[in-house]
Amino acid sequence: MRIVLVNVPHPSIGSRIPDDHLPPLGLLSIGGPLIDDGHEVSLVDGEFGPAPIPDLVAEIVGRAPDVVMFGHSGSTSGHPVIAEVARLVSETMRGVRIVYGGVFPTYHWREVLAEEPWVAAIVRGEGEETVRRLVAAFEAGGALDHVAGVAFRGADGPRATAAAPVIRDLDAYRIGWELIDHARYSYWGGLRAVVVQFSRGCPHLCTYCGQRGFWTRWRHRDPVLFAKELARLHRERGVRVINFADENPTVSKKAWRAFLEALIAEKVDLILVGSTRADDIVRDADTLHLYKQAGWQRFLLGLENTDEATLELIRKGGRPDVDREAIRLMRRHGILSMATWVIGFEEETDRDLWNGMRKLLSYDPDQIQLLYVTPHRWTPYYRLAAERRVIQTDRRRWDYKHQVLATRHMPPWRTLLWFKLTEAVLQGRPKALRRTYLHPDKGLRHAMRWYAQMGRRVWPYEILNFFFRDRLDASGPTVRAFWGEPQDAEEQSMSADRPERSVARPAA
Ligand code: B12
Ligand code: SF4
Repeated sequence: MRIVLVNVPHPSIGSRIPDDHLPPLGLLSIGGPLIDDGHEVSLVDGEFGPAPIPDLVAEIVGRAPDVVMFGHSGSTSGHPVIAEVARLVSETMRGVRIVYGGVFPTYHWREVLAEEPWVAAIVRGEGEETVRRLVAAFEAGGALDHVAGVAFRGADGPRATAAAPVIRDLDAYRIGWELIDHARYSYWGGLRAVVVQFSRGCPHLCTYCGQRGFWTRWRHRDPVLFAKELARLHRERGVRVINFADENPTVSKKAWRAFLEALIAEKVDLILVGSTRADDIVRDADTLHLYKQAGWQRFLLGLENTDEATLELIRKGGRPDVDREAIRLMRRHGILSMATWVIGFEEETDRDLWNGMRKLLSYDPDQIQLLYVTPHRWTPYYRLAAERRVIQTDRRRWDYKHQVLATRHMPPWRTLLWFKLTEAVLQGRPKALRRTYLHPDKGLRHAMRWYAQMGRRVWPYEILNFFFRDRLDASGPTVRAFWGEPQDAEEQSMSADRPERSVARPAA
């Protein structure tokens, strides 16, 4: 079959501010197995430009596909754009099959299928095997009832089949790198880059996390084969930066060490960046030199908050002393730390935000990334937020960079003020400026300057947007009325082949 994979342009700041674009790994991951099954597959990447919607639609239609597949790493906030493009494609090409996958449709399949008649099928959970079976069913002209892990419109309305099993051997499916021209994709300030996954999932239990349940259980690729793939991308495709999409790549000290050693043995000049947990860094104090030797330049640490009660509420399992120690250890080994910090909890007061900023300062991270609380329906945290008032009803703005929920003690402009003040103080303090402009390590100096340069563009953009563009609705609906009933019972998107983790078949 002729299949076109589509990455739609996302309006979020994360897409628009950097001049760099990363390859859409989710789409490439399903592209590889489809090519291996003999299908004619191509990718249309609307992030470049960004492509105006009519041009994007013309490009897709011009390729005369049998199936058009959508998915986006902005997921929830990318959904309205996908819905628009998919509708226009289906209006122009009657009979084309539209398939949709990724985190958001995995859980919102009922609403998508009910409200968007052009969507033929939704792939729920990880896509590699399910999409192959789905396309085979299309080819056979048969029903989809027997394809595990999909949702479609049955005679009685939207229905889902049994959850697909998790993929045990992640090396069994290859990424369709041939779908992209590597020269067009960059990160870290213009360096040729890819996104990859060593592992999927996370064994921790943070209540607000939408990713842990999506992958259902933690698994990793073969450390040596994975290192070889990165080395090949460097030697044959000139890739310099490897951005890890993993939620938590360091869960197994043994597997992680095996990967680092295998990559060091490849002797390739790569820059590695990604996220992990502070406790893993502290655990690996004796092997951090291997991280550095392998090329690790920055870890994003999800600190989320310094307030013990809030950490308890979100079941982060983090401890301020461990977070602080992780940052210290990373600095000692020449690895940058980026701390994420979440604002917008319901009971937050000026005093909390003042104390939080002071504590954050005492942690002394190299970089920070502030985010707003954004509840996803399939997380346990959603229940706690279900009766809060939604002040941002434009779903494209549910991207963590816009305040979407009212807080009890503060108007949104004051929350924004704290948000921006914290960024300015943390990034603009003399120590941070000295590291940014005078860091003795040339590579880290480049990285810090690149981030600071983006920050200088994002900072006023977000303030101007708040006052002149974004519309906030003081009398918006509750979260429950806006998105629907909690869905945490369906949080695990696949069946894990383990009795204690098996997922109930979702109601049709
Ligand atoms: C790398 C990344 C980015 C990169 C994107 C690079 C790129 N071009 O893709 C950057 C840094 C630019 C980015 C930006 C943003 N991101 Co981001 N990002 C990630 C991250 C870390 C990895 C994504 C990834 O590649 N995963 C690995 C692939 C293999 O998984 P996948 O995409 O889910 O695909 C699998 C399945 O979902 C399915 N599938 C996916 N699509 C499709 C389509 C079809 C047709 C089928 C059949 C199957 C299928 O099959 C795939 C293989 O199993 C995730 C968190 C995570 N660990 O996943 C957040 C994440 C996806 N990002 C998120 C967000 C919010 C954003 C931003 C909106 C943030 C912002 N305000 O700027 C922007 C959006 C802009 C954009 N262009 O994406 C959220 C989405 C939350 C949600 N549930 O709605 C996530 C989940 C982070 C989080 N913890 O919440 N992001
Ligand atoms: S540590 Fe990160 S990936 Fe793991 S559950 Fe918590 S937020 Fe999710």
